[in-house]
Amino acid sequence: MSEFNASDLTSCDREPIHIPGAIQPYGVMLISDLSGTVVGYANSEQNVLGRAIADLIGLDCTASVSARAGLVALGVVTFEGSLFDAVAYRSENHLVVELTATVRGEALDAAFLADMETIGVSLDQTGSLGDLSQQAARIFQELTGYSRVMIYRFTDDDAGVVLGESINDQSASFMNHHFPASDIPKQARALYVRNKVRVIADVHYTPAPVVSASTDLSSIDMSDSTLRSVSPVHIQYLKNMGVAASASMSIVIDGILWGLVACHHHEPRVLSLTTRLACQTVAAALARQIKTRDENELYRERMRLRAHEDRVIRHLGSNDGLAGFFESSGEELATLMHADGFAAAQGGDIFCAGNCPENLDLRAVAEHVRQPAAIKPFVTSTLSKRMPGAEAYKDVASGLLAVTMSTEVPTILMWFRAEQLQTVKWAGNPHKDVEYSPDVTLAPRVSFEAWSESVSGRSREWTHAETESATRIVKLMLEVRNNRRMRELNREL
Ligand code: BLA
Repeated sequence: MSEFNASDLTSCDREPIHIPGAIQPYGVMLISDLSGTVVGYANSEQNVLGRAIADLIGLDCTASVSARAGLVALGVVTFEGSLFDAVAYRSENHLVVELTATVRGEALDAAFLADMETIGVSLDQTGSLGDLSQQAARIFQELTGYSRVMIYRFTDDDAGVVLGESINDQSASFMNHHFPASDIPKQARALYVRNKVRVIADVHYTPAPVVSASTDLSSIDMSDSTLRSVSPVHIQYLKNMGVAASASMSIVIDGILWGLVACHHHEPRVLSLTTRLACQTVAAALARQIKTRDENELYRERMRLRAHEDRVIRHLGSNDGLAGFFESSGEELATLMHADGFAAAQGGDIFCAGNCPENLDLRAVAEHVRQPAAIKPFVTSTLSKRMPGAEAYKDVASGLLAVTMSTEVPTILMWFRAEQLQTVKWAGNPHKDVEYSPDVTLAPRVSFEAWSESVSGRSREWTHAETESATRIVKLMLEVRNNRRMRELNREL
């Protein structure tokens, strides 16, 4: 096992990663008071305490930085005889200037802006979310030059899955792999909403501590920092993966962290300020594209469900009775809802299409939901947690969407979804081919196992559109039935 023990793992969410008291040494940090006098620094060869920041970098930024929230780009400055890109931000009662190496020939010029335009258009032209993710992975690979670039989406419970990937070396693929929420702890996710680009330039770095006459500065808030020293737990994780450098960009939609662009490289690699800003801009464009796609998808999903419902219900009109209807349309009712199985129970009769629990268990489920599902759809993605005994068939029925049609003898319609873990296993255990050291606790293989634990007995969630659809199907069925009753009544008269 590594130098971390089990108690470190459970305290992941509590590690105060925003106050490491040190930076990564691919840049210099200067900390001044609000008047511009340096009171602390990190990774500077000269002792610069007491100097005026304006003298050190040839630029007085106190006014502009104090007045603004977040990062201010100061442009190119000279510090101790070398050229640097400078950014600055305010951290409580201090101003912080961060200097990183300028890359010659790189600038936010016209050609660059034109590139940005082309990138935007190429994202726009992709079809599905999958295509968009693939294309985005390729673009970020071009921008960063990192060897494995992934589009990572947070799923239910903050676990996540790789939706798109671009690799240009021998790195193993993580495409479609799932990872547990604990791989990116809560406070890190919160920080990444605020600070959208981070670079871990070399996992073997030695942290450069903040030097100051006052001990207060060892806990200066580095939430907005680029150079912030990284959590040792995460560094160990990257080493276990065989990664030498990591960069990630936040994909934020309406203030919520939707996912990350995760980039790995096989050797140390820094990103210039220009590249970091370009990445931030493209990540924002990607977020907008995802949002539009999500909205369109919801609309399309509603349309699809309605059209499909109408087709299915037409069978009911031409059929004699419910039994015949379920016989002819059961499969379609399952497909309609992206379910693995559909079942109906009416009195002693049971019908099933696709993958459902055994008849005896089906009866138990129907009985369990009969009353609540008469009031509103009974929806769960963790049936075994809601119903005693359901643990036994969680592989086929972790997800249940049920509605009761309240007639003299109630009819209970049930849609089932398999445990998500089974679904992933059917698609092939995604971590089968990834190399790992057997005695390592923080590695993708172990992560997959942790994710498996967390999704045990859990199916994919039912969408709002699907729940609505179940309600509508019952309503349509009742309408057809009432119309038929009326016709029969008229004939009798
Ligand atoms: C941070 N974990 C991260 C980050 C990523 C991941 C992308 C952001 C930092 C970076 O850019 O490297 C995880 N990286 C992944 C995942 C994939 C990937 C899932 O490429 C999949 C493709 N990590 C653990 C455990 C803990 C943990 C058990 O596995 C807790 C003890 C901690 N991860 C952890 C911490 C950070 C982190 C503390 C924040 C690092 C920082 O910003 O200082």
